[in-house]
Amino acid sequence: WGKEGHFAICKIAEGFLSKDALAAVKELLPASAAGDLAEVCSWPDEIRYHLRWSSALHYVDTPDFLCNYKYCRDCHDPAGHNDRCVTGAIYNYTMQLFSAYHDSISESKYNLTEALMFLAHFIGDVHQPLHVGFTGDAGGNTIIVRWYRRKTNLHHVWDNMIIESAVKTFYSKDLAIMIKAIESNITDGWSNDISEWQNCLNNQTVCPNEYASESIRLACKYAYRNATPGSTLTDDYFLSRLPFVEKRIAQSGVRLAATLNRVFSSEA
Ligand code: DCM
Ligand code: DCM
Ligand code: DCM
Ligand code: ZN
Ligand code: ZN
Repeated sequence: WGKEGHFAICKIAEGFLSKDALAAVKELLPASAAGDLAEVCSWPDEIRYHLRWSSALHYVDTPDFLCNYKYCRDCHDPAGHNDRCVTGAIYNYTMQLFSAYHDSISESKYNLTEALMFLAHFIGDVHQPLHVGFTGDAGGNTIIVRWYRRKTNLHHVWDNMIIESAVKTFYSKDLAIMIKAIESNITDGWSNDISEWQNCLNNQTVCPNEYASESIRLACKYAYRNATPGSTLTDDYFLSRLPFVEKRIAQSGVRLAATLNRVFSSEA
């Protein structure tokens, strides 16, 4: 996702944090966040060209046209190093935070402030369907399309354009209003789904593999469909895909909070 998507996801997550998790998050946030997690949720994008190793951690490529995801098969960087992908990164940063919290935060050998910012960002990214897209088109990056009259690529449409167009067309050009609308939808329309979103199978602390499997299914069914190279995407595509983008943002926010609540729980 782009800056708006990550901001929205972290804003929504803040509303679902437990008291313990909120306290731990505030303790770990850098001063520049001014106490607001959403302010630093795009930090991994700002440093990804500087910290080159982190670039592959934003996504996981899956085999062309297969439309499924498997950790062992797919989670590696382009050079083939195992576990260097978005789902591996989510396990890794969750583990750093979990063990430090249940051991001793001050004695951790990891930079837990960075771990928190990476985790918040990557739980968002794994929900972007094309961040679990095909290998051959780099998650839609090489599929050149028009978004209305503008030339762009399919990946960018899902990272940015659908959200930007929605803010412009439906939310008075104000991202905060879009966020409020998604929050209302979570507590009204999706209220019966929340507990299912929050839970992981087998009581795991975090379950990125489930999110990645959902993403590639959505990518095949909605992102790639009717978006072949050279096509022009307009109202038909925008209006039919926007509900899925909003639902993925909602799920990311709820699941980020649920994960942080499990990580920073004095119970476990
Ligand atoms: N596992 C993982 N990533 C790591 C370390 C461990 O995914 N960095 C585990 C979690 C899953 C298993 O690998 O239990 C593969 O999951 P699945 O069976 O859902 O593909
Ligand atoms: N990306 C992806 N899958 C790839 C390569 C990149 O999902 N195989 C993502 C990461 C960024 C966006 O696409 O969100 C643009 O990446 P880059 O700037 O590396 O082209
Ligand atoms: N796990 C982790 N870091 C790893 C490997 C695994 O945090 N490098 C976590 C993910 C699961 C738990 O360990 O919550 C058990 O994984 P599995 O699903 O393989 O049983
Ligand atoms: Zn992206
Ligand atoms: Zn990213």
